[in-house]
Amino acid sequence: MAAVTIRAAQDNQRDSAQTGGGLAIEEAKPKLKKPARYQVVMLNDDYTPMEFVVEVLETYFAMERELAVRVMLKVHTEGRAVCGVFTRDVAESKASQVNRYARENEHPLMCEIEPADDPE
Ligand code: TYC
Repeated sequence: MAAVTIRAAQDNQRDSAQTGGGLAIEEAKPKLKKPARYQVVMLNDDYTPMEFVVEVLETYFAMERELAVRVMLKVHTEGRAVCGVFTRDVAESKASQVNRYARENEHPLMCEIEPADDPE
């Protein structure tokens, strides 16, 4: 939401909306912007065991088993699914942790991040 500032017109000779000795009204920039949001997207592959993917979703995205199974099956059937939406730092960190954990266990499972759609 844009704020409105009112100040003496003499303060700003460039402002064409002013009238001599009157007040000028202009929009002020909002001081605080909502942080940009990024979604962590999990990608399908042909080799990672389903149980391993479910464990990852429980561990790194705090999903209950039922939801983790549903998200895993969505990735399996549709190729990708969003695991969560976070600030950029958190999204990067979660994707890196998952990718490292998968590599350590010799599975090709991968997450990537992308800007999330603006909330309505
Ligand atoms: N497609 C894998 C299989 O058939 C399972 C899987 C699901 C792999 C989700 C990755 O992100 C993934 N074993």
